[in-house]
Amino acid sequence: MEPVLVSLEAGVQRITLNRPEKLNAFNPGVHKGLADAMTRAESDGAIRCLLITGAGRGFCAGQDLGERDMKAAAIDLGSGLDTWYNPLVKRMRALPKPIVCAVNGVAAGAGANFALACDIVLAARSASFIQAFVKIGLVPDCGGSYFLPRLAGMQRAMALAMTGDRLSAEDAERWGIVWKTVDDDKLMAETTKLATGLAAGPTRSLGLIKNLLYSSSNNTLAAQLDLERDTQREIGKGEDYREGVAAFLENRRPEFKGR
Ligand code: T3D
Repeated sequence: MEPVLVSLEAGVQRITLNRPEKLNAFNPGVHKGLADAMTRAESDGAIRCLLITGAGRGFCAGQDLGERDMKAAAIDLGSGLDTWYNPLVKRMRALPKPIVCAVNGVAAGAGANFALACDIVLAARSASFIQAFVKIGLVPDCGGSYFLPRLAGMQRAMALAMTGDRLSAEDAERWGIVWKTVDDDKLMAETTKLATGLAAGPTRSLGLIKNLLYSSSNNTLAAQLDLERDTQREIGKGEDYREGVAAFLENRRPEFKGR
C-alpha cells in the first residue's frame, strides 16, 4: 500500500496520508511521499492548489513511535527533523500556491503541527488536536512552537504544549487554530469545493498573499507597507489583474489563468 496517495484533478493536487492502521503516523515512506508530492507541486504549473488529508479515522498521529531504536546508546532526534520535518514545513510555507488541509480525525504530535503548517485548515467536527510530545517527554516540533502561540495566543499555546490535553475541533475553531469545523460527512466535499475554487483563482495573487501574511509576523508596519507596495507593483503587471478588472467591467466571471 502506498503510504501517500497523490492525485490531480481540476488543478488540485490531493495528498492523502495512507497508513490508516497507524493513524497515518509518519515513517520514512510517508516522508518520502510528501517530499515527492512537494517537488511536483513546486514544478508543475497545472497544480494550483494542494489539498492534504488522511485516510481512515485519523488525520496523522505524528512520528511513528515504533520506528526508533530505543535500545540505541544515543538517539539523535534532531537528524529526523533536519532531514524530513523541517524541510517539509519550510517548503509548505514557501510554496507560492495555497495548501488546504482537511483534518478528518485525530491530529497528534507532529501530525497536529503538520496541519497547522497548511494555509487554510478545515476540521471534521469529530477531529481533535493533541500536542502529544510532552506525554513522551519531548517538546513540540514540526513548527508547533511557532504556529501555536501565533494562532491561539501564548497562554493557550503554553497550556496545550505543557499538558498534552486533547483540543476538540470546535474549540480549535473558536481559538482560531482552524478556519472552520464542518460535519464529518461534509468535510471532503466542503474542502474540495474550497480547493477547487482556489485552483481556479489568480494563483500568483494567492501565492503573494501567502507571502505577505506570513512575512507580517516578522515585519514592522513600515516594512510591511513597503512589501505590500512592491508586491502590488509586481502583481499589477500580471494577466490576471487585467482579466479581473475586465470581468468586473463586463459584469462576468473572471477566467484567471494563474499568470
Ligand atoms: O522520533 C522523532 O523523530 C521525534 C519527533 C517526534 C514528533 C512527534 O510527532 S512526537 C509525538 C508522537 N505521537 C504521539 O505521541 C501520539 C501517539 N498516539 C496516541 O497518543 C493515540 O494513538 C492517539 C491519541 C493519537 C489516538 O488514540 P486512539 O485511542 O484513537 O487510537 P489508538 O488505539 O491509540 O491507535 C490506533 C493504532 O494506531 C494503534 O495500533 P494497534 O494497536 O491498533 O496496532 C496504535 O498503536 C497506532 N498508533 C497511534 N499513534 C501511533 C501509532 N503507532 C505508531 N506511532 C504512533 N505515533
